[in-house]
Amino acid sequence: MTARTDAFWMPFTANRDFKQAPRLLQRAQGMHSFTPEGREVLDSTAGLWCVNAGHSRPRIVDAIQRQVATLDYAPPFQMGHPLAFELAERMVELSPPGLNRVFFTNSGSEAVDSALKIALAYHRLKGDAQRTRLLGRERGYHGTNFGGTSVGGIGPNRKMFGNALSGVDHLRHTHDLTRNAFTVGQPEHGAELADDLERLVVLHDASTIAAVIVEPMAGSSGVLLPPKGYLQKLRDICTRHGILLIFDEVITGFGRLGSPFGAQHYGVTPDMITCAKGLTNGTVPMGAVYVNQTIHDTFMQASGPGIELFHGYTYSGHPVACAAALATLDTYAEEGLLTRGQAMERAMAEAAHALKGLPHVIDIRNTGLVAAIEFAPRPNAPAGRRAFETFLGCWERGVLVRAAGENIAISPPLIINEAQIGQIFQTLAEVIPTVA
Ligand code: PXG
Repeated sequence: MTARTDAFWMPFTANRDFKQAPRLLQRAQGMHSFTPEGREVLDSTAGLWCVNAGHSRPRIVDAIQRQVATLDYAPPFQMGHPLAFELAERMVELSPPGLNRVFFTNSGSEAVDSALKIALAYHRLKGDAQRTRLLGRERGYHGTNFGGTSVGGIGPNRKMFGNALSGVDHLRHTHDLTRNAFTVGQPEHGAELADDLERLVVLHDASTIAAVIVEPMAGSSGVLLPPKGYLQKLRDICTRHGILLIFDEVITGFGRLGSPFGAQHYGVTPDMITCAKGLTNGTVPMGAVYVNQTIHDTFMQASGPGIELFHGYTYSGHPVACAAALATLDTYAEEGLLTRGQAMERAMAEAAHALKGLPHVIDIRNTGLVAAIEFAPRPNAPAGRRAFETFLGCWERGVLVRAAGENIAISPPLIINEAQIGQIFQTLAEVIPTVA
């Protein structure tokens, strides 16, 4: 480590510990990252769930380099450039029917806050100005801006930040190890948890509720799969009460589950989808909100003359991000990556569930190219220590895994092969017994 580490205040990081023993990556290629000393590390996390086509893909790199030399920037307010229009059209080819309008942001957090604002403005334009309540779910993660923090359901992400948005409530989460531990694929039990939305409707009255936002599969809080029938039930209740349903697909979008989006995977169509991460293969920051045509057309028809939505970002539809996204979508299409999770699911499932029986492992879950191993919390220790020490042990043995609370989450680039899957879980099998 040559540079001093003092000035950079690192995000979601134990800065004081990290700076005692920094873990650095200097370059990356395909399935691997490399430390400054040249040590090879297998990336079982696709960066942070974003590098779905693997690292430093030449086609994407070329597109970015060419674009920045051609049109480095163009203002997106009252001006346009061709790539943003082209990208939105291409994105619509991948989304469920009806979700055919795209609003660009620079991150998942901004996509979430944009979707929540669109929901509020939509109801207001329809004459439903009292529909201002936003509902999330316990253990949900929707980024770290004020809207996403408010509808999010992970305690430590919320508790330091005051009331954030008022008028927010949360559904119960769906994680139930008493009934669903060690399920291969989607859990059988828990569809009735969607009825919790009916409880909130009784409590607040539907006429005050603008939208419900959920991750089809909760990622950050530890890979929580929706019980069979749960999302359909949520959809039905939302439809019955005129509540918009937003799927936050920042993680599940772009092939993670074995379908382009979780919406198609689970056969449930929301009113909006937020996405980011895999949209540009993690190369250039970009997020987006897919909006159904009814919502979009309400803005076009019911707003006054001029600007229909007073919202946007300096970098909405940035040309370099658009070029990166277009090349990413080409790569996904050419290599069949958005559905490869189906073909690879069995290999992941078998390798993951083979860890059953290791010390302190209380659950293993999987779907598509995702798996999680959950540990019993270590008594009298800070939360998540076993997962964190497993992460450190794997890092020392050349595999990057992700600790999420009491869980290890595995979410590799979608180009992974069976031998690499074997390496990840073999490494975990060696490390987990060393963690007290
Ligand atoms: N929604 C969801 C569902 C996410 O997973 C965001 C919104 C926010 O995206 P941005 O681009 O603003 O970070 C996310 C981000 C992890 C991990 O290890 C997950 C995320 C970010 C960092 C780490 O699980 N998800």
